[in-house]
Amino acid sequence: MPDLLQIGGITERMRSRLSEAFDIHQLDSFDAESITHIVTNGHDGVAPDLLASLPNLKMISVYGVGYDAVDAGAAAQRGVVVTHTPDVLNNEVATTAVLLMLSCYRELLRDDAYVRSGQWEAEGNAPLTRSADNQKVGILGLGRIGQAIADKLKPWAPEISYHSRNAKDVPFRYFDNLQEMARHVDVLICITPGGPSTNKMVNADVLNALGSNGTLINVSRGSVVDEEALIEALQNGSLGWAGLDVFQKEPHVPKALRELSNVVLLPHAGSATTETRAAMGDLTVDNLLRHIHDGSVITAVPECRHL
Ligand code: A2R
Repeated sequence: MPDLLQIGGITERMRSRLSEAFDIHQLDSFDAESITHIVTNGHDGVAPDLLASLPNLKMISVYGVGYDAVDAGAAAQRGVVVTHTPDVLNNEVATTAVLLMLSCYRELLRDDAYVRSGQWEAEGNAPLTRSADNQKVGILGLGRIGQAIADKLKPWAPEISYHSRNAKDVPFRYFDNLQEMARHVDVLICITPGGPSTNKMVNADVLNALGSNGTLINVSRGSVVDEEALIEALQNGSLGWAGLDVFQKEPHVPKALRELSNVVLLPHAGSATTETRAAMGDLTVDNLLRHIHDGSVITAVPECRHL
């Protein structure tokens, strides 16, 4: 059986399917010469020196859609195909984005605490919140998940704009400048890939443009937002609210961010439901099984589609 290196956690269902076709090795004991396949995830990826040390590697299967923790360009140059799990998580991540937006607008956490602490009974009704209806929503990255977010927001009748590298054939306003879009909208939802091209794209200027009544939602990668600038903007009120599922150094979340009352924080749970993780796990394994069966894969990342 071919030798598979496991990096990061996999589910029992993935392990049971993989162990029928591969000898599974862990990072603390493997023979570099023998490894032909890797299973990893979007967070752990594959370190560049590890990638370079595996002479017979043929394929890397990433359990997740974001693959910025794998140098897919370097892999492709060596003829190593990288796969990921697009589409099967679109709806789940879109639900997470909408949940974060609604939680910020309707102060879900503040009001939950208000009831639990007995304040409602002692002090009367909680302060009013903001309606999430009819808002101007800017989507940074109108790809598969960005479009699913736009679809999922329909009942709230938003006016949608977007910024991406290229304009698309969609009925939404395109901004070729992110700061200009941030000035125009009430909510900015980030759903681009991570990596160098989007690093700290949401900087202090973009946050200031979003403004004191603005809300930032990040379900992409922590690297897309300048976290220091974000904390400062939330502290001094130049940005109103933030709903964050991703952070710069996960699972570390800065204390300053955890202490703010105008944020909603999630532990990178965008796709983390039983159903969606099962679908992602199946696709991760299906790619590996297909590769040992006939050398092809189902969902190669763009950099490796020519292989
Ligand atoms: O290439 P375009 O014009 O379609 O734009 C893509 C956009 N994007 C960027 N926008 C502005 N500046 C950039 N440097 C830049 N790089 C990429 O992000 C596209 O509209 C969107 C990505 O869409 P998809 O490739 O369909 O990705 P998907 O499945 O929506 O997932 C997005 C990310 C993952 O990479 C994970 O990091 C996260 O969501 O879970």
